[in-house]
Amino acid sequence: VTTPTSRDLTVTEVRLTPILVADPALLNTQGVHQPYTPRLIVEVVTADGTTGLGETYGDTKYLDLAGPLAERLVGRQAGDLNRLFAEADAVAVDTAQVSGRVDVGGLRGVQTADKLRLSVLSALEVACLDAVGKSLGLPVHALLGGKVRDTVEYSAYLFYKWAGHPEGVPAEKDDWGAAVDPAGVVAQARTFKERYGFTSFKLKGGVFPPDEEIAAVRALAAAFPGHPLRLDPNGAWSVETSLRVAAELGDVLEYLEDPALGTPAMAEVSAGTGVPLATNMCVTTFAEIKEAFARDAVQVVLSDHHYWGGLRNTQQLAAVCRTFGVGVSMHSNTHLGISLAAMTHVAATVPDLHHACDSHYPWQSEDVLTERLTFENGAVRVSDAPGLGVTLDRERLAALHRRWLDDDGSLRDRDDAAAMRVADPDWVAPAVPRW
Ligand code: GKR
Ligand code: MG
Repeated sequence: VTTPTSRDLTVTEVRLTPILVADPALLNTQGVHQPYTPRLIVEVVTADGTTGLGETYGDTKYLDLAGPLAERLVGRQAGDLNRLFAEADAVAVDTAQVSGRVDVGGLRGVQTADKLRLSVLSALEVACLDAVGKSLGLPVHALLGGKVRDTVEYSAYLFYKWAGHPEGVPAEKDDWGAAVDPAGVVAQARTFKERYGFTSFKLKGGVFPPDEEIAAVRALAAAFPGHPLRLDPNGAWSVETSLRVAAELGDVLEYLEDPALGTPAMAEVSAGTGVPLATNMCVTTFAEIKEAFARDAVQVVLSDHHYWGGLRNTQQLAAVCRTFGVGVSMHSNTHLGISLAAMTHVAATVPDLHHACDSHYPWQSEDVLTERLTFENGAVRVSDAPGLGVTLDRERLAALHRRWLDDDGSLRDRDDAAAMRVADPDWVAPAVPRW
């Protein structure tokens, strides 16, 4: 029997709390965001009484895995992560969940058993790093080797958007208004700039015919001359359309993100344009890197520490990208402040980060923290407080968990196409390429 010391980092308990968080009516190629999105909040408790926080996707398929993976963490040292990851392969995944399909609500590439596991492990890893950091009095970036910058720049993530969710659908109100044309997109960008100081802008495309989205990007270029702009239709275009858009917007785009779906199509686009291509859809695992880089299909990989398997894997991805002269930046999906803090810590440690990272955080009016993270001049200051530097608000967590408990199950698995069918009963997520 060992006596716990003041720094006993043996994991004694892992608490898993699924929640539903308010999400505005943001449009993408699959449909529209649900009024509430599932997330999973992880708390790792160690024998010295420290609690570390993590956050990841909260759909049922992740929850199903989170229990068995959390069990494997209990009794280990919070710093024993490499072995946890190695042994996690043994945790079975329901194969019906991963039939090689594109993960439609999240639009983040082909779903695999590994990716599901990694998405859950990422939250356990972050929570362990938070606990170790808190216990040792060190920020997470120090555990990752130390920050190379004091602030991390983010881009304004512009969405075509309805003013609200369809009539009769329970939802929280937001004050962003609608954005369904170039003028609406520019107005949204101005609000982003006024509220948060963002200077680079990404438009989620694949919603309207390409000419309308070209017009929106042109309007942004006219309203914000010289500011970096990106357009991301989530693979909705053919190679031909992608090349046409690249030719029409080449003078104003920082990069074009996933114009076409999959490495072969992206490689064709890449061969026909000088506009850099970025992806969070065709390079989403280490196994996908070789073909994509060998074919020069992408010039920027957008990492997402959730499905890449955490902060240390993100650093490894950045090193591989650096080796091959490929840029790296960060993808996001609907997320709260724990994830933003984790993204900021790891981004602070990546030497060659030359593009502002994506974040959905300004769209989330709710959080589970006592204090929200803030953007100043479009950037988040890297915290030097122990761990992630964020504090859980238990009442907020309980309230958002209550919403999850009260749900009849219809919102627990994000389904943007189903949300769209409320407004348009005939809607089916379009086949790609749509245009
Ligand atoms: O939130 O609708 C959305 C986005 O389309 C998201 O699901 C994507 O994963 O942000 C993502 C992207 O860059 O493709
Ligand atoms: Mg994308």
